Amino acid sequence: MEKSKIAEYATVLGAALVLAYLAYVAAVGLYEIDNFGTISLKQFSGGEYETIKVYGRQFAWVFEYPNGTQTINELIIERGKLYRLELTSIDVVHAFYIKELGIKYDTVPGFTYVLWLKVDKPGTYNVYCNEYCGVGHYLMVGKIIVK
Ligand SMILES: [Cu+2]
Repeated sequence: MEKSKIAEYATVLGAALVLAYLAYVAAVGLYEIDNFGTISLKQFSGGEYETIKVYGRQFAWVFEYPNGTQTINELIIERGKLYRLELTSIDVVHAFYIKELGIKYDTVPGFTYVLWLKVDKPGTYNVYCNEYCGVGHYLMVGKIIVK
């Protein structure tokens, strides 16, 4: 085989190896960042949890506990416990945004998105609306109190 052919094959093979490596790194990274809030899918299989419904509306967050009790702009949860938040909107698109926990989910009328939430550090976490939803958008700040 002539020398230039060998160089050509080596280049193609080298590029293929680099691309395969990048694909592997991307696949591993994508597997790690699943859409499960602060915990990963692996940690959570089979665990007990409580379901909280979350409604975005102009201009407040409404939280509904399993017993049907609703609160406005305030959710109290226990630390270290697993919650399944079912997010939706009753009017326009909002976005459920908790900066400290790195969570940002849209709430869309007619759709329910599931957010798994487990917070280990007690405290008060602000819930902002991160999607302009009307004149009262700036008022749309709730809090999650972790006890
Ligand atoms: Cu909003």
